[in-house]
Amino acid sequence: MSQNPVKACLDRRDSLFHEYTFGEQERKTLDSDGHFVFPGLLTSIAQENLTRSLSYIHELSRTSKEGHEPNRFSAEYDIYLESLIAHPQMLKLARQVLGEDIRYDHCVSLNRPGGNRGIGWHSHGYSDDDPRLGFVRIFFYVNGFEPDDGGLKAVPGSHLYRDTRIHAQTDEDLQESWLAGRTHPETGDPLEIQTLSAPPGTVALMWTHAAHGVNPRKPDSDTRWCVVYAYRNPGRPSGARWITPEFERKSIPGAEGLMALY
Ligand SMILES: O=C(O)CCC(=O)C(=O)O
Ligand SMILES: [Fe+2]
Repeated sequence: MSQNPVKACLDRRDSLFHEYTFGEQERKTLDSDGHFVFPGLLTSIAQENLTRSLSYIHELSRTSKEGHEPNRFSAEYDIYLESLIAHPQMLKLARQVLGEDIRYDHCVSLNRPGGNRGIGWHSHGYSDDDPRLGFVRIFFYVNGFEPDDGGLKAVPGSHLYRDTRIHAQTDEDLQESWLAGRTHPETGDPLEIQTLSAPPGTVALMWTHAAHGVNPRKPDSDTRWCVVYAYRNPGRPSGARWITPEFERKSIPGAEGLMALY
């Protein structure tokens, strides 16, 4: 096979994910649970690049820019994070989940230093009355996490309620309120909290309506480096669409047609 060695080298350098399977079975799990975890999916070069970019965003965030915060508009502040919006492997994964017609919605860094308090239980919304329009978060847990150390947790099946108003401070609060008496609409089993763990390089998919929260980061732990890219099927307004008009107009190779609201 005659392959251009320079191109082969660039392809290797730019590789984002290791090989993975997202077939019918994996799809079923995502649709039934509301989330799907790929342990260690990010390549080591992607982990290096992401750590550098997210450290930079973290430094920038010390001088907060009201209304255009580096953590909330992360791809607008860093060229590598920008380049991932339309990375071929990213778009392939987003389309495996959502189908062909997709839009980019946001890129938010979720760095959590030692002592970070995590975040209470919540859900997000999009097209709440029409499940044909999907909205997926693709989390990159660059250096991973332990369940009790900045760990993501979720409630399998909760997304099927498409309830945007789930709120609770603690696991016990959630169990005594929103979870009480609720069952999985497909299996009839009582809904339960699931704590996740993630080795370095883990990627997690999550449907936007899933109930989820994050445990505090231990005081002596290093910073949990994390960024989320969100994509959706167009057709409805989107509340979390954090894109400035300038960025929407910017020419990003491969991102043509991804930036518009509808
Ligand atoms: O920090 C995390 O792991 C998750 C944050 C979160 O709830 C979100 O981005 O929707
Ligand atoms: Fe969230």
